[in-house]
Amino acid sequence: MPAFGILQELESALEPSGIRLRGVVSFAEGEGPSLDEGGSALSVVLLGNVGGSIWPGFAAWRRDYFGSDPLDAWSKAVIGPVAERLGATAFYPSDPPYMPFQRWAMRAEGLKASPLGILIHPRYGLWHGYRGALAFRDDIGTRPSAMEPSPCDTCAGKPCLSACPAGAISLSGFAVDPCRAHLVTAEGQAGCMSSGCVARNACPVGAGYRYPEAQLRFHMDALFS
Ligand code: B12
Repeated sequence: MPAFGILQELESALEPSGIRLRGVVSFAEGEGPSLDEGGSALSVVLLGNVGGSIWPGFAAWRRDYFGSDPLDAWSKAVIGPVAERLGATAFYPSDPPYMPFQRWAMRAEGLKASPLGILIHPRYGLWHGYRGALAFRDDIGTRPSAMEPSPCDTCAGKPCLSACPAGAISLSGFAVDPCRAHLVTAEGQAGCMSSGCVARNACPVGAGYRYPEAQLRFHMDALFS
C-alpha cells in the first residue's frame, strides 16, 4: 500500500472498535524502535482511546473472554490483525520492555505531563490513553496536530494537587504506595475505587470526556491489583 494511504486505512479499520489515531511520530534513520523485520522505524502511529470511545466495543467483547488482562488482550485482538495486514510492527503499552508511549505522545501531539504523571490533552484533559502503536519502516507522513499549550500551565487552582485523599500527588510526582494504601481503606473503597481517582476527577479540563463509571472502576481495579 502507498505510504500516504496507510493513515486512512488504519483509521477506517479501527473505527468500529473506538480506537483512534493519536498522532504520528517521525524518526531519523536509526532513531526509531526496532522492527520485527529488522532495521528501525521511520514512523510510529499511536493508537488509543479518547474519553469512553473504546468502552462499548471492549465491554461487548469481554462478555466472552475469561482470561487475564482483558483490555490488553482485546487491544491485541483488534490491533494485531491490522498490523499484520499493513506490514507494521505492533507495540503495546503494558508489554515489557515498556516502550516510551508517553514520550512518543509528547512528540506526536505536543502533550505535557500533568501533576498526576499522566499526560494532559488540551481537549480531552486526563481522559485519554494508549492501546498500541504501529511502527513502519517507511515515512508514512503525518497529520497536523494542535500542539497547544498545556492547560496545567494556566490552571491557577490546581485542584488535582489538593483533592487526593492520600496526599499521593505533588508537583514532584505521583507516589503509588500511599495511593494503594488508601485504596484498601473504607474511604478509598467508597471514593476512588467506586467512582474513579478523586484527583483525576477534580481536573476541570475535558470534563465531557470523563470515562463512563464502569470504565473508571475497571482502571481503578487494575491499579489496585
Ligand atoms: C509502569 C506504569 C505505571 C506505574 C507507574 C510506575 C512509575 N512510577 O513509573 C503505575 C502502576 C503506578 C501506573 C499507574 C497509572 N498509570 Co501507568 N503506566 C505505566 C507504563 C506501563 C510504563 C511506564 C514506563 O515505565 N514507561 C517507560 C518509559 C521509557 O516511557 P516514557 O514515555 O519515556 O516515560 C514516561 C513515564 O515513565 C512517565 N512517568 C514517570 N513517572 C510516572 C508515574 C506515573 C503514575 C505515570 C502514569 C507516568 C510516569 O514519565 C516519562 C516521561 O514522560 C505506561 C505505558 C508505557 N509503556 O509507557 C503506563 C501509562 C503511563 N499509565 C497510564 C495511566 C492512565 C495510569 C493510571 C491513571 C491508570 C489508572 N489505573 O487509573 C495510573 C496513574 C495514577 C495516577 N497518578 O492518577 C497511561 C497514561 C496515559 C496518559 N494520558 O498519559 C499509560 C501510557 C498507559 C496507557 N495504556 O495509556 N502506571
